[in-house]
Amino acid sequence: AEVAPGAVHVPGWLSPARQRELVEACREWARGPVPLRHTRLPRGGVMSVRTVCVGWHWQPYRYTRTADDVNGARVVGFPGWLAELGRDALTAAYGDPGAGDGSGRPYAPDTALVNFYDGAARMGMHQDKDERSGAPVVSLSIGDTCVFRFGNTGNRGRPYTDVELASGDLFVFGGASRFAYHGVPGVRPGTADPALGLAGRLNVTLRETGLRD
Ligand code: MD5
Ligand code: FE
Repeated sequence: AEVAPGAVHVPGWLSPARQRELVEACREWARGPVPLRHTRLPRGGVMSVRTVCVGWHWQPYRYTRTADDVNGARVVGFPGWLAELGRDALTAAYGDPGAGDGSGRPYAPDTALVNFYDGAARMGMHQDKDERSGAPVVSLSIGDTCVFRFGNTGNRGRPYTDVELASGDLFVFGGASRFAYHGVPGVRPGTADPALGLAGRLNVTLRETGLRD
């Protein structure tokens, strides 16, 4: 369903088997070289979600190859299968694996942010604008259902639309929605299928940083 221009929600896109594979991959990434951690914000705040990055390390508000704000280690490499998953996601949402910039080149995500939400975690309204690329962001949700707040491009307040994101849901944010404000006001603890073996919610976002070494 197109929630707004360029914002497409595909419920249940990931099969249960693919969800389990992604959970396993996230567990592996969380083991290192950089651990899952609560990101510290420059003004002293600490994010309630825990994050690990793949390909490039996000620290507020830039991407680096080494996790200077955690343990100084070099971030794990971005696997080819994950970029392919991103192109499959764009094909599912838009009917086209292209990067959406009119160039005809395929989407080539080079970073993934893995966010883990326990029952108390939230994410305040913000824009994702640390990337030097207008290519879409692919969002994959696994585990507990959350309330996702999709806002507007002007400010963090109304108008916004609340959408429930459940395990397996794909959401793609491109075009006019790429720089919309958004957040996660809360999760619904215990709503995940116990067979997943995941207590909480995982969100994996694929992005093009537009950066080069
Ligand atoms: C999440 N993560 O559920 C969300 C999903 C983040 C973050 O917000 O920055 O890690 S990504 C949602 C997103 C990305 C880019 C644009 C828009 C939404 N949008 O225009 O609404 O943990
Ligand atoms: Fe975001």
